[in-house]
Amino acid sequence: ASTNGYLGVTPPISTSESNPREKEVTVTLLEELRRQGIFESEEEAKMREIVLGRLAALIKKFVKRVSLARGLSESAANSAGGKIYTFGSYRLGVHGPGTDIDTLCVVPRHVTREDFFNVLEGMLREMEGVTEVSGVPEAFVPIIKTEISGIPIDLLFAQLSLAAIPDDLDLRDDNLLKNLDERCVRSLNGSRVINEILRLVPNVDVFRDALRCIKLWAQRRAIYSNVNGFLGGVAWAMLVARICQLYPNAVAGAIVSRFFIIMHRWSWPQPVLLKPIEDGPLQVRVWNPRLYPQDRNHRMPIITPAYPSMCATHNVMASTQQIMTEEFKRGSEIVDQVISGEVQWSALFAKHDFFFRYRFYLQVIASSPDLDTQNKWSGTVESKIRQLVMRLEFVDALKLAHPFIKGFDTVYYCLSEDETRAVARGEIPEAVANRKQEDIAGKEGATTMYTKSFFVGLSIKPKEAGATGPRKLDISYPTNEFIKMVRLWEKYDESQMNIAVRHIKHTALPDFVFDKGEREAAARPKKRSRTAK
Ligand code: 3AT
Ligand code: MN
Ligand code: MN
Repeated sequence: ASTNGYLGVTPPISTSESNPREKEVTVTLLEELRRQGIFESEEEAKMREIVLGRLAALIKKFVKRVSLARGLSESAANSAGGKIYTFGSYRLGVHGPGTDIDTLCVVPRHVTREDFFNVLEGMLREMEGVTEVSGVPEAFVPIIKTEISGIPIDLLFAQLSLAAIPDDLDLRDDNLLKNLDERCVRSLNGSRVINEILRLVPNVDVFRDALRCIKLWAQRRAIYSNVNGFLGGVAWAMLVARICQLYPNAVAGAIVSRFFIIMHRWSWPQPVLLKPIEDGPLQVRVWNPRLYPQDRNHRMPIITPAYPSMCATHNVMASTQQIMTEEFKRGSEIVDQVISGEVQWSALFAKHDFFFRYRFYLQVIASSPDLDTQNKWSGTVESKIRQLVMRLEFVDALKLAHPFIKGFDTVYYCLSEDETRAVARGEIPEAVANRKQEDIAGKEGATTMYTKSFFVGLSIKPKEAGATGPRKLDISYPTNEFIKMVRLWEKYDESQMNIAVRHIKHTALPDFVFDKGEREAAARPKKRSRTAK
């Protein structure tokens, strides 16, 4: 605990224990979470530990190998150490089955990032049970993605200015960041933030259960995504942590209930902080809206607790803020009803109705005939969807532009350039829609087209009273500007990368956005009671 006897930037709202009803609904909440299948099996949990143990040993071996190659003595090479730290959902203890383990590999100063990609990557490839290794050294945060015994691992790298990495090294000391490469500071950040969050919550078990609930809710309601202007895993964790600080003795069900009430009424842009923002030894910016105009633009600032503190939610826009606010309201109403016994927890986790909610949608289609190209291209397009939404926010006739949180991959098999071009435009010819891979095998002019579609729901303002004729919605300007901007990407290749934006009615939404039977069920007229004759 802190010196004033509480955790956080203000005293708690209440330190009392939860009432019996709140304890009851906590039991049913955990039952519901289990039913929803968000916990991994015991075998998987054991496998994760085995994999982490093997990875830790591999890192030590890697450090030793490089140390010897640099001319260190056998004993110096042995004591050079090397350590892994986990972060992300696994470290928080809120991961689901099949999710990755985010891992940071910390090495002494004589081991370089080049060694990480040249030596360790090779060692991983030779390791038993490794089915996938792909390094992305040029990324903003350089990373090796791998899979060991079926467990996906994201491996980051940090080289410290220490001669050796002892087994008990704590990453909390800000001075460790001095004289480090920026990429190492960024890589260390994820782990340091998670450690602080866990240190700043009064009861970690309560925090975990409540966060599991909020994560599942946010995923089901399609508001879990940092890239698209909603909140990502770290931001949701910080919000729940703040509520835990305000009610240090409450059970998880009570935390969830307070979460919705408080977040629904929060006076943004007042920031959510887990502790006072601190200064530190680096020449880097720490979040400060008084000093930096950009920081004043953050609509729902949620600030990371480890130095250098940053805003985890700088992507939030007017539209996504509005959508999240409505969801907070919905959540608070449902939780009230759960506590009063009118509804079950499952109501909170009901699937979003994004594809039933609007009359018009924009479909943004990124496509390429080459799979590798498509993976990079569609990722780039996805990261720019926010730019489209922000441009749409300026369109007078639009009440709301609502980006969906994930894209849909589809593969089409084409036999002519006309077909390829039609697919790139999102106008799928009947023949192409029904064609399978084997139908184009060995055929001349055959092309496989990889496409990914992103959707933005459009809510149009009602016609003003007295206005004549249909309301005009001209979105060609923002969409054309968006297309131009996406094509300015430095790796853009006109011959390999296509982008198209379609303005469609809800009836023209492709089937692939719906679950099986979902569309039909919604189209069926509501059953009327037959008993009243
Ligand atoms: P999952 O349970 O894995 O879905 P998570 O919270 O662990 O949820 P991620 O594995 O995507 O989420 O991310 C964990 C942390 O890794 C969050 C952030 O600090 C860092 N991170 C995520 N994506 C990137 C990225 N593209 N580049 C750099 N760091 C990233
Ligand atoms: Mn993860
Ligand atoms: Mn990850």
